[in-house]
Amino acid sequence: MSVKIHYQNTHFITSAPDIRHLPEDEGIEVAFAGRSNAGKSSSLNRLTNQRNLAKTSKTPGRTQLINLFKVTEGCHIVDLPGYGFAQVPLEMKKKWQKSLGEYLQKRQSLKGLVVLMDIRHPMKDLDQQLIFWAVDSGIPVQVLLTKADKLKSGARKAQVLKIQQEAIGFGGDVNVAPFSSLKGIGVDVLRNKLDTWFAPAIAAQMTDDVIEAELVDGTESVDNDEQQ
Ligand SMILES: Nc1nc2c(ncn2[C@@H]2O[C@H](COP(=O)(O)OP(=O)(O)O)[C@@H](O)[C@H]2O)c(=O)[nH]1
Ligand SMILES: [Mg+2]
Repeated sequence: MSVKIHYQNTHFITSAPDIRHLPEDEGIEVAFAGRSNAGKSSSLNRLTNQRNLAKTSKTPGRTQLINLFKVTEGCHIVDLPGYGFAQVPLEMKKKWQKSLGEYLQKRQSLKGLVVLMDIRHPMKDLDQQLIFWAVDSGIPVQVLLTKADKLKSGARKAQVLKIQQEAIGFGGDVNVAPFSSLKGIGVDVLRNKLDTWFAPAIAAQMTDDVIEAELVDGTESVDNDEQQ
């Protein structure tokens, strides 16, 4: 059964100063991560067709908050703070990396990780570390090579192939696609992937709705097989 999720209905729920302060570990959560300036906020705005859902910024590294968005019942997107910003003190970086690792390894509701990398500067140390943690925890990964519009078609294809080859080395479910918030490249790939990851929560919600409708109706569900 395929269900269309309306990403444009996504809305902001809360900000948390760290992973321990996130709301209850329930439903399905998909996390977006990437170096500062990789294009994470732009990708969330493009996904949801909202101009200002996640604030895009030309001054990277400002926000160190985790932002939680609700797509629909039981489906959440977690916007993790950008990493790799040079001016953040080393101690803060270490602390953040530790809690990020814990989040990826312990959060039960986390069912998918989107890692955004500038197509011209992909697979930096922390990008690789994140993918490694996710694979180690059995979490599927969608790598988006952002700002794909910055490369000509031939160079773009070559770069995607190269990173796809590298991704095989992680040994897990790691998918790589070009992406451009500006030109809309790869938005369909991202939506399809999120649909797949969120599907169990949508199915559970539909079952709940049917049960609720039956309770209101006082009728029992009709066996569809017999009607056909
Ligand atoms: N050419 C181009 N620039 C982009 C694209 N996505 C983001 N940018 C630019 O890259 C910068 C950082 O984007 P932002 O979404 O704020 O990145 P974040 O720090 O990862 O959230 C901004 O100046 C954006 O306008 C894209 O698809 N193409
Ligand atoms: Mg941002």
